[in-house]
Amino acid sequence: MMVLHGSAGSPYVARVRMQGYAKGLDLETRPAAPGTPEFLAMNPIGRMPVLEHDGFFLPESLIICEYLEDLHPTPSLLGDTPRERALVRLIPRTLDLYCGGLFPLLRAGVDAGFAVDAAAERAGLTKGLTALEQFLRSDGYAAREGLSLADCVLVPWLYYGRMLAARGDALLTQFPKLTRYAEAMAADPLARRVWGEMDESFRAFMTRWQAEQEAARKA
Ligand SMILES: N[C@@H](CCC(=O)N[C@@H](CS)C(=O)NCC(=O)O)C(=O)O
Repeated sequence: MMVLHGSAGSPYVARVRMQGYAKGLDLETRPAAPGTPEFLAMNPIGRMPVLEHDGFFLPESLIICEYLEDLHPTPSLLGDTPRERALVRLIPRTLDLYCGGLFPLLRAGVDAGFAVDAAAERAGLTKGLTALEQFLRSDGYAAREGLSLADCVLVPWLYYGRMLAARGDALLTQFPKLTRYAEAMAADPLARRVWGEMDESFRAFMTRWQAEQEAARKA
């Protein structure tokens, strides 16, 4: 049995779910509370997702994705040649290492108590997106002709990227290949499914968070 501990709204959880759908895996997602002793016993870093597979607990989304590829090599979401596989891995790594500034920028828009150096985050994100733009394909999927792990990572990231755009921020429109890709994915059934699930989970999270903020203000 395979269980993915985490929330569907997390882009790190959503990438594994998207991979699971693409490969037809039997993967149950179970809501998790990262700060609890039970969760920390699975992952001392306290971040979701954690994959549970027959008593084996594995954290870190990209390691989970690679593990699932090793367990279920077909259909391959990594590609056939060394170059293809390198490019497929390069896009997730670029997003995780250099495009994380998206999240503090979004949070700053809704959380007045959140201190962030917005200019520095924006500069870092712009640099990361400039690299991503160079690595992205000009047509079809992100890194190869067919769907790959690069799409499973980029699509959930774009759920939040599109949120930034919806708030009137034009940053992403400076990148034509990324813009083209986002438009193409908006018509892709798998991407739409993942975005729909993320949306439901994110809205529920925001409702809870706003209620907690309100309660804290009244206390
Ligand atoms: N490098 C980790 C990052 C995971 C991560 O940052 N997860 C966030 C959710 S989006 C988390 O668990 N944060 C702690 C929390 O929600 O309490 C991975 O790829 O799995």
